Amino acid sequence: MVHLQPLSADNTCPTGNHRTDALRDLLRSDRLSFLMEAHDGASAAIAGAAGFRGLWASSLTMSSVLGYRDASEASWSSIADIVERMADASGLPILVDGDTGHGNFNNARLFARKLQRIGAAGLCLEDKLFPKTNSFVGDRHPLADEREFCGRLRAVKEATQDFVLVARTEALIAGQGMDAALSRASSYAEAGADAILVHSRQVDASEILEFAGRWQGKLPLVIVPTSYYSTAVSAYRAAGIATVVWANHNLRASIAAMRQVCARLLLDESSVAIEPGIATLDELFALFAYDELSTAEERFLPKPP
Ligand code: SPV
Ligand code: MG
Repeated sequence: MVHLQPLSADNTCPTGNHRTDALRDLLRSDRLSFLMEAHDGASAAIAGAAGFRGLWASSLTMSSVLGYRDASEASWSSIADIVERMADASGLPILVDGDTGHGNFNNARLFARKLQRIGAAGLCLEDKLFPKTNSFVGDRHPLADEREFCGRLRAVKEATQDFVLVARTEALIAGQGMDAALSRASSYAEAGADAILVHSRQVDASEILEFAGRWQGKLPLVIVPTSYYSTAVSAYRAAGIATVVWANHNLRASIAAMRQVCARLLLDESSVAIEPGIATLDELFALFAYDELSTAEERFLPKPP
């Protein structure tokens, strides 16, 4: 059962800076931290109520809920609108998966400024070309020129103040090998990144653990164990990895649940069988603190004569 308190005791939103500090702390902490995927206000609120302390605004899942493919089909402004709803509904620090930055250095810095204004805590940029392809789709993953991507990072750094910038290398996804991944990550660190996300689509974590061993903690490392999910997180703790991103699990869970409910309603022409397994309306009202609205109505609406 989900219970969500109003955003804060005085029903105000935590400030952008406060959230940036919180994300920075998660990345820099000696303890392994976790970012939970969210793709709208409701999934963000659910993740917060469950106890997650930070969110990953996934390009895959935000595109999906808009009905687009994760191939730069969704505009940067529609992504920003979703992030704003997530920030308002959860009050949590959000690391936004910004793909390529939606273009060159100029698009990236425009997007970053917008995200900062609407309450995101940080932006993750990947060293791919616009339009991008999801890392699990096909084998064509051309990488950006390293110097051009460093320019994108520097532009975002200069355009924002007190905003977390994570540089993501897709060198392993693109089959460029470990040396290229490490060398790119070093260049991105020099360009001003606050952390490095290294992505892999192997079914075990061997290349991620090799990367972590050779990286030697130069900057915090962020990983996305979507395909190598069977590795125990103790391996990441031992390797000194900073943050694990559960990148798409809320959406995948809701797709499975919605499919089941649709099929059953179609078949049974009754909701009797599914009622025990779905959230009650009271749970939904609790998630968005409807009780706070009733209290506010008492205080602010004129009493009937
Ligand atoms: C996302 O969640 O959109 C990511 C991770 O970028 S992945 O889908 O694995 O590329
Ligand atoms: Mg993505």
